[in-house]
Amino acid sequence: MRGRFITVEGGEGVGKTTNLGYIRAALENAGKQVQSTREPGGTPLAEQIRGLLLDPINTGMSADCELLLVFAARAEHLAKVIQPSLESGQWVLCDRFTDATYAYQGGGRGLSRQRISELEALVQGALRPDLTLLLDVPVAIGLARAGERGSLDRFEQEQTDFFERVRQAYLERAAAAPERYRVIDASLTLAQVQAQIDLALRDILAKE
Ligand code: T5A
Repeated sequence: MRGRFITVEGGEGVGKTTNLGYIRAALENAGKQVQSTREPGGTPLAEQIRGLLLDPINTGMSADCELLLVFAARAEHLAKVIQPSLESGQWVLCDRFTDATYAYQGGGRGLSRQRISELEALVQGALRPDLTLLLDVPVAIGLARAGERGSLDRFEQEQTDFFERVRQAYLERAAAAPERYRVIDASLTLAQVQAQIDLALRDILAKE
């Protein structure tokens, strides 16, 4: 049986990486084989593209170049990791996917959603996540958490209004398709965040 595709989304420093291992363990405890991965990245070539996207040396990259690099990395990731894993029955758990493109390149950079959706159709066909956990925190909290790590990547060097647009774009997408998204209040303690994640996973596991 084909596996399920779960994505974890949100702005900077919301706790995606922190919670990925927790989600993986919860799925494995429910008897699922899990492939954890991330975007941009997930294959050697896509990780090289990630390096280009995040390197502050590329400040000033055109928005269209950024958009095409994101989808180039995604095409490779889908072909080499996501599709084969799903077809073999594994559950794929991905730290960011195309919702990040709508939020960052659409909301943040102001690119046309129509153009993003055309690339989405070209690269993904009909594939969409079965469940998206949107970790939501006020921008200031997320940036403070991310800032504690030290050096900032090319996206993290953007201004607060960029991240406010990113957050709004995510929340709008979640509100427009509540059957796919679970919005998690990630400003709470880790234990409280993970209690919300448990509830969201219970729904998708119950459908199996
Ligand atoms: N991008 C990506 C695009 O522009 N378009 C796209 O299509 C895609 C796929 C890299 C960048 O790529 C852009 C967006 C991104 O800028 P990334 O590395 O996944 O993507 O993004 P980041 O947001 O930079 O990842 P971060 O590591 O910053 O954020 P996380 O993973 O959400 O946060 P995490 O888990 O590292 O936590 C940050 C800190 O907060 C603490 C943690 O211990 C850690 O110190 N923390 C908490 N503290 C208190 N309470 C809690 N509940 C906490 N949860 C975590």
